[in-house]
Amino acid sequence: MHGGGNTSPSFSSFSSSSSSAADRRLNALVRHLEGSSLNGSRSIAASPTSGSHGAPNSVFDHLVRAPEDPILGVTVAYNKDPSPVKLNLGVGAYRTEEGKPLVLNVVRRAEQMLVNDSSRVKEYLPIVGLSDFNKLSAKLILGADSPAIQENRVSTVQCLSGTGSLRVGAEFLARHYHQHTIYIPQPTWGNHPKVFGLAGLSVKTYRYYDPATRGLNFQGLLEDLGSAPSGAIVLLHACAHNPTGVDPTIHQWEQIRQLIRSKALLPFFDSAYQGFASGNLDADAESVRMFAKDGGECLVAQSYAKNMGLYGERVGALSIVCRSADVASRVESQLKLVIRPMYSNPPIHGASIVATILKDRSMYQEWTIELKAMAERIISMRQQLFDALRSRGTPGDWSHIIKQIGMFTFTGLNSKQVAFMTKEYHIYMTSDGRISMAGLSSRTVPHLADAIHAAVTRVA
Ligand code: PLA
Repeated sequence: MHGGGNTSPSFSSFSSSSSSAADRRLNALVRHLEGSSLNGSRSIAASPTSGSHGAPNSVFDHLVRAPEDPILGVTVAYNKDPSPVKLNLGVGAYRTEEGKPLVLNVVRRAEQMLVNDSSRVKEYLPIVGLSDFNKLSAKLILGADSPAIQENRVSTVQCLSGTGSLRVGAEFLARHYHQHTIYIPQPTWGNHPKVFGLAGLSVKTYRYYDPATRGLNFQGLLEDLGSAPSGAIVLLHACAHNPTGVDPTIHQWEQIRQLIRSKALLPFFDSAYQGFASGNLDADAESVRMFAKDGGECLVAQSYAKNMGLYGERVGALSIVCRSADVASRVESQLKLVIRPMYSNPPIHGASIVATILKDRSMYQEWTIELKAMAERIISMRQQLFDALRSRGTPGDWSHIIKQIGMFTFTGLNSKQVAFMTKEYHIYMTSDGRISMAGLSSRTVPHLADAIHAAVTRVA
């Protein structure tokens, strides 16, 4: 492993040349902004020529407008729609039966405790984050009895929710792991290829979903991972696969584990929905625990966005399970070198909420009850939507709605049908036909069923 820290000669030359280029760009921008604000008009002294639109030349004139994000852009479009019946089933964000965002009671209680505790300060956290939070997060995903934890073989760092944990893990692998190819399922969460690609990994896909059966293409998965180069990284959704809602069975996980270990592939779990799939935190962590228990190495990115409803607090953790305590501590030292220049150290508030809940037996208990209620409400939405389509006689087999797991249903609707539902029914969802079941309520199910029925019968 090479040390990323001892690079002062090249680093200083890099920083001086790049800072002068950056300075030039910054100065040009500042001149431009100052000129506009001084003159309050388009003609400014610092930038005598005009760009193609008659506006003063900008150093960013060459930029083309980027498209909105395929998931978060759905919310942008939704927000612009004045219709009173509009429904946002795009982003995976939990809503109550009344269609409102939910802050868990146990989270409110933890926040109150934190506010009332005047001994709490706002000092910087260490680079790796809040120590209690890290220990409790590893325990939550790997299990209290995990041998890897007991043997100090797990290195955990607090990161910016699931996305930040994936990114730190990816940057670490790009710097320190010999294989730069990562296999991601086809399809997968739309941000995965970007996170891994921008970190410097080379992204390939393995077959995962079979549109014909609306289930797992298990044979395809085994073939593709079986022909991956030795050592390749494999991204696995720990549970509640996004967007398909299709997970391997425990028996299939075991076969995947054997294949991955026999080829010395490196598993990287994305655990964004622990507790949301089944309502049970342990059951949803089973896939990860199978791998951690066999003594081999793996990475796990955890998010508390969904299971604690801490979306905007950006709380998550990256754990790297290593072969020995010595390796784990060296891994941690290198993770710090990844994090420090990226965002220095993570925010304190969300991690304090999580640590407060996880370390108190009664609060933990309260959390599991609230989590189960969210998971059960989502499951009941599946049944209600399925029943509503059946009672309308909507053509097609919709049993996948009740078979799929987690926050989303991968409906099988095509992008034209989705566009039709948005235009005619003001229902917003991603163009791949994914709907967030967590955004539905008994009140809105009939509207969605009407829209699906119309789309299926009127749009090919
Ligand atoms: N991994 C998977 C599989 C996800 O679905 C998401 C979120 C994340 C990681 C990242 O979550 P976090 O950074 O907020 O912890 N996916 C959402 C939101 C819910 C999004 O796209 O950002 C989705 O609608 O798909």
